Amino acid sequence: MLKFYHAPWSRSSGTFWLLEELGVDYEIEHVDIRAEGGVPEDYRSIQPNKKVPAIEHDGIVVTERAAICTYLADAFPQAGLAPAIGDPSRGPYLTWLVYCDAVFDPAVAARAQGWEYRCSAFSFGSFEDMVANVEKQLSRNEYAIGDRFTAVDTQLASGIHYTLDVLKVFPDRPVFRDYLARMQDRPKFRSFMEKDQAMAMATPFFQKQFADDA
Ligand SMILES: N[C@@H](CCC(=O)N[C@@H](CS)C(=O)NCC(=O)O)C(=O)O
Repeated sequence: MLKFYHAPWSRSSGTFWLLEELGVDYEIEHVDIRAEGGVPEDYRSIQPNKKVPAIEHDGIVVTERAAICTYLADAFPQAGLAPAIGDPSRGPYLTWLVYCDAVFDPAVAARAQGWEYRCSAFSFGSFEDMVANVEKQLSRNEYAIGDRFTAVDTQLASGIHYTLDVLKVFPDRPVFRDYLARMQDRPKFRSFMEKDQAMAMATPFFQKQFADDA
């Protein structure tokens, strides 16, 4: 049994897309991170910081997006989304999987918050170095780590999509647009987006927000 703890339009959306790409059976438990009063305290027994995503697979709980992504892609090798141990692309695969959470996410968040900081004081370094690294990588590869889609793309592309189109912090450059277009062309990307949107629309927070905007 595979249970996915998720909140729509959040950092768990990349995991949602990955689950769709894997083509496995799973059930979704909606953790309403925007609920008045916050996430129920008992969710801490699954995710100690009460954040999404988390998964529970045959009684094993896994938290943290990079760990979940690694775990799922390895647990369902038939989908072919993870280079096997021993494959030379396993190194870049793990590097970029962790980079998405350890460098990309905090560097973008710091920029979105307008933080001024000494780059050597934080493990994620400067926003400019991060953008240059992602740009270099995507300029020479169709996908995050080469010429084929892997689980990393679900994490990198969802991060770029959110921070470019929604947060409007990531720079709008052709190389990023072209990469997103390739990802958004994928049937599983489109089906996951539709399901995520339907979940968002059933959430009191977004119902109120869209009613107020109307
Ligand atoms: N380090 C966690 C972070 C996940 C995270 O930041 N999740 C956000 C979703 S946008 C969350 O659950 N926020 C709810 C809250 O902080 O109350 C991971 O990578 O899995």
